[in-house]
Amino acid sequence: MKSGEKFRGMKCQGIKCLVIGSGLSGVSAVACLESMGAEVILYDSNEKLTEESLRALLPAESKAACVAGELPDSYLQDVETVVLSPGVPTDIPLVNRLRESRMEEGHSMEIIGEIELGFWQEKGRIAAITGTNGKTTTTTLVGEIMKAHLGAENVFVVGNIGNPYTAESKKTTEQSVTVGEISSFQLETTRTFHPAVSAILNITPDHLNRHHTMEAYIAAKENIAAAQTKDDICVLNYENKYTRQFGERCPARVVYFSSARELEDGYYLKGDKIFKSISGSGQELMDIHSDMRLVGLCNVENVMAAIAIAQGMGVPMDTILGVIREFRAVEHRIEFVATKAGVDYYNDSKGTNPDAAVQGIRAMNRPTILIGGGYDKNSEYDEWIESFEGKVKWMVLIGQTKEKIAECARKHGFENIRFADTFEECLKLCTSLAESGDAVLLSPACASWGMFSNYEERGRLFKEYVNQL
Ligand code: UMA
Repeated sequence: MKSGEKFRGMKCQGIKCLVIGSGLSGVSAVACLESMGAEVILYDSNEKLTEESLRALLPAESKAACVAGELPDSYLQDVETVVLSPGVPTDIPLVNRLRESRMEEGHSMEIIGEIELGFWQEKGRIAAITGTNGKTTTTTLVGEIMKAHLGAENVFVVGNIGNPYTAESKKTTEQSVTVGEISSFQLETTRTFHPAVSAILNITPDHLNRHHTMEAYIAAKENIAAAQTKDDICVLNYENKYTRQFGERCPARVVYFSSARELEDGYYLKGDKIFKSISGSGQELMDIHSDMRLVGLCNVENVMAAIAIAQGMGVPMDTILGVIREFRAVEHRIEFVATKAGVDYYNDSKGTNPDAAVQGIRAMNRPTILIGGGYDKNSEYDEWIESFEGKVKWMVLIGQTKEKIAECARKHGFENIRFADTFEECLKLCTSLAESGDAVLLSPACASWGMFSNYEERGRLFKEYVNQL
């Protein structure tokens, strides 16, 4: 990290800042900016919110102005820094207006995201992980490895995982390590964010309603390494065409992992073993059955990435392998819930896009009743349906995308489709369709928005229902 970057937070002293979005990130960003001496406006475009409801989200000592609904122009005068929450698209009219006014007036307004703001207070080293799928598992695993190495008090696990960076960045020290799960939404608005080790686990189509094109989505992901140099490391998946291509122009030193071939340098899977190779000389590290509690090829890739990241952060191999041996699946990711009347229930609520949901199906080893559907992110469902391979007995569809998915399934010759209007109706239907020896899998291939506040709520309600059966 360049030394100047560490003290960028001082730039906020006495300046006027606008925070857009009053979710977890926005509320945390306000506290962070106020602690740096800034004068803050918290704005949320949701017309159902009020000045009072926003104020109630902030600590009593906060002096931030709160505005909900329309934002009068008078508030924009003299604003120097705008902090966007991850869920705020960077091309909405308000942000375009701010960007244009900045250009017209030659004014020094800076538009950043919450991750960039967190970085302004960072004092330690960062391991940052992105990718369409596997981010949460890999981030959690790297967090556990770093804690085993440095002690829990020296490790901060932040970002898309549900813990805003700005809630922790002030506590960082020269000895600490921040492990960040960083989404494409967050990477659209980083500027100087500089991890010592970054990783892009894979890139497959997702969030195209937000990024519009695959090129823009890929560019956002690649931004994770934009401030890195050859003194830093970027861990990439050799078996994903986008990440492999990025390796050729990545500003950091690249370390590849592969689940399909032996690499001259890097980490690879051969048979049931993971190897580390240096200049063509492979050293066996572990067995994917006896040394791992996680299941599925996607998790073998996550484990290889975690080993590469942790080694890049200087953790000894013995410590890394010891943590991997004990590590279990994270909540909502192909998570076994319970067996009821001979039926195994799995919660894969984190299967929020078709590619993630394919991994959910692959991990099933019995006839499966699948719950799909939710918020429409302009995804295509063909590969997901093709991955059923006779394993899915029934698909029960919910949410905005149910007709679109049904149409795609019928096109591929899959007709065993049922619809449900509510989640409760869907769960009861699954229980009635399942016979002893089957599995019920919640792996919807869609975001939860529209029916639930987030995928965690969807997964939690599923688990509550199953546990009450
Ligand atoms: N809002 C506006 N204007 C807009 C859009 C939204 O004012 O144009 C307001 C909304 O009215 C709402 C607030 O912004 O009040 C919500 O902000 P947000 O969506 O950024 O939500 P946060 O609570 O701050 O959560 C965000 C991440 N959310 C998203 O990226 C959508 C969380 O990731 C993350 O855990 C959290 O920051 C902490 O870093 C969630 C997610 O769904 C889990 N991520 C996507 C995914 O994993 O697929 C990327």
